[in-house]
Amino acid sequence: MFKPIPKILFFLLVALVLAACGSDAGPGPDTTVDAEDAAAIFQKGGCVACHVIPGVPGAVGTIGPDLSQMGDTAKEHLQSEAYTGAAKTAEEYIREAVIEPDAFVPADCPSGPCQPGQMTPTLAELFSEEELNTIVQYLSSLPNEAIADVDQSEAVAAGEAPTLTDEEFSKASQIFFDRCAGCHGVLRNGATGPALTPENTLPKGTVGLSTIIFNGTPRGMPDWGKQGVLTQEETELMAKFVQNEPPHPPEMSMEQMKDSWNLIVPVDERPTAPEHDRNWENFFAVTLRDAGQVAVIDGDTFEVVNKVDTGYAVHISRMSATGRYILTIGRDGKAVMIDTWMEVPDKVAEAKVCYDARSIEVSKYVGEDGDFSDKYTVVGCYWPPHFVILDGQTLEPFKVVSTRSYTYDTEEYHPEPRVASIVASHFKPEWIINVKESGQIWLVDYSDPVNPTIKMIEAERFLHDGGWDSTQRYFLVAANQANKVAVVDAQEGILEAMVDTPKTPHPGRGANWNDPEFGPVWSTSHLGEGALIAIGTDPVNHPESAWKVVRDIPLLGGGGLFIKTHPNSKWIWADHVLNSDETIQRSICVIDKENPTETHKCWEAADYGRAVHFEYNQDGTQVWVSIWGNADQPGKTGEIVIYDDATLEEVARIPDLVTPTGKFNVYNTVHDIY
Ligand code: DHE
Repeated sequence: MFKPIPKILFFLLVALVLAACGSDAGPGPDTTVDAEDAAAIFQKGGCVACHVIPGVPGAVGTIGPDLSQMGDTAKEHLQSEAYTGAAKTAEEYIREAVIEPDAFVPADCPSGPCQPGQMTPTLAELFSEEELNTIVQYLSSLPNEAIADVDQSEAVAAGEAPTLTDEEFSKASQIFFDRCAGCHGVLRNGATGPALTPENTLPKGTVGLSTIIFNGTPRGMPDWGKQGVLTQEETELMAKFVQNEPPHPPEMSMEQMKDSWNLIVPVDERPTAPEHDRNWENFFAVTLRDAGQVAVIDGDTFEVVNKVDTGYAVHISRMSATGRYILTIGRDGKAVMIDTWMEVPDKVAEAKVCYDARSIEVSKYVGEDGDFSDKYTVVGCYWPPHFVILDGQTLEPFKVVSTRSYTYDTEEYHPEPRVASIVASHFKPEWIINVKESGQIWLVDYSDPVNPTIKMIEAERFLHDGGWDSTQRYFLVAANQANKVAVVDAQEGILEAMVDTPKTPHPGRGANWNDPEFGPVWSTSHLGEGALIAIGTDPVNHPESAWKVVRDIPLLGGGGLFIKTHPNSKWIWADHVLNSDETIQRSICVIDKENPTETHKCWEAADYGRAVHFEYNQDGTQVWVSIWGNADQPGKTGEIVIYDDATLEEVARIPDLVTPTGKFNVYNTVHDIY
């Protein structure tokens, strides 16, 4: 618990240090600073949200540089050749850093070099001259041993939450659902992003929170303001909203799910054979995120065969076990089934089984225990936190299972354990369902889906995305905020290993390849740093490398979301979608599997937007990359770039698609080829 230092002592401490600083002791004749006043000014400026500032309650931010040694740091930077500002003294340096932050952008941010534009330039308008002098003097006095030991980790909440009108509150709730809930949770308890409950947000204040929301952070928080997604006004609205208690969204009953069920084409009215001559196994289902559509694109001819209205922001597509049906799930919790055999592939069924969802999978097992291909579909929901089993031919929902449970480590009740990735086993009638907040991996036996057997495996918190190893016996899933990958042996039904990784692994489904030295490996890239790692996956023939990070290959920077390879390819492809640098976010890299120590080549896939997600065509000869543009900018809404995998030459572009993101080839998705 933070214990405030008695005011008089604080006052003396800072005065003492400043006196010791001699002629460097700050502008103006008054060299004493009231530390409580300084703390209030830092709070007002929102500085606590991004910086560690000794003696200031709640100033434990790790986005900007740690200011604990600021007096010394300023002098060092002034002497460095890299310095680009106009200051001559440490005090002038600090003043310049506050009111004109881009005059010199230091390389001292906790997760790498700071970025221009990261610190708000509006503090000059916010602070009076007197306030500015106070914080310049305070910072000049650092390091200050007398306050270095103050425990400031638990800040005292700074005041009341700002009030919002009903209209503002409802607008902010919608923005939060659209943009923020995925990472921070509907109830804001935190997951990929930190918890945004009032005890955490109030001390940061409206200005501090606005700065983060507008400018983003190097650790993966998008720069919503800079991207033009939120206006300055909306940014401030969100900063105020998150200082209030989160609203509790409604539950959803089976009756509501059934009411939403729409069987558009009954099974007996569907084609009994493909009604076209196209190679439907080489179709791609492409998410057109902000159009609320999925494009079905012919992988042989690159023609857009149909754009199917699916609902809001489809997140992923998966294929039925036979490949005939494309199953999509949107962030609105709506599952849609598209029949690829129709003359013009279109949707044949849909059902909304939650308000917020990210995953969908099918039953794939065929064997001694029965033929379950195309029999069931399962949807994993973020809100309400549950999974729902639906009929695999009609999407009629019939079973809902809550994932509300207890955290695996502290055994505390969690009201919102969300369903992240789901995969279907090929050799058991089983789904592997990853429950994010409780850190449990559920092995769900669907052979009797009304009475499912569930084995709960303790793993790690904030499970997110993952994929099979090349034998499809082991499932590797990122516990991204814990910087770990959990490995489940689906054959034995046990946790096989827990592997430490660089910051925030984000594999998509990962990439399986043969390392020349370490044998079969599975790879992931990372949101938090520019690193592509390889984890050994062959405990029988390569026991010394199994479940260890055997390669750590540098990429251009963090912000990586997806990688991909194919057994016929010599490359591993990697993106940097969420990097804060505009050039890097549209750059892609390939790594040569024969020489996996560095990137072979990196290049910009477009001159706008972000390059995101890869998929191979059926025979593994071409790679598709999405350019995720802006739905409001004609000509720059997005496109797909297709490369020859052998030569890395561009083969074609499919232009004018609205914000394409994920792409799923029918054949590769059915067979889990990645
Ligand atoms: Fe995704 C996969 C959740 C942001 C595009 N995403 C997944 C999966 C989960 C998930 C749980 C694994 C599904 C599976 O395998 O069953 N994604 C989330 C989030 O919670 C998060 C961080 C924030 C949010 O609010 O959604 C998020 N995801 C994004 C994006 O911003 C992306 C780039 C664009 C978008 O649609 O919003 C995006 N996610 C994807 C894609 C996949 C995915 C393309 C599937 C990758 C694959 O190859 O399987």
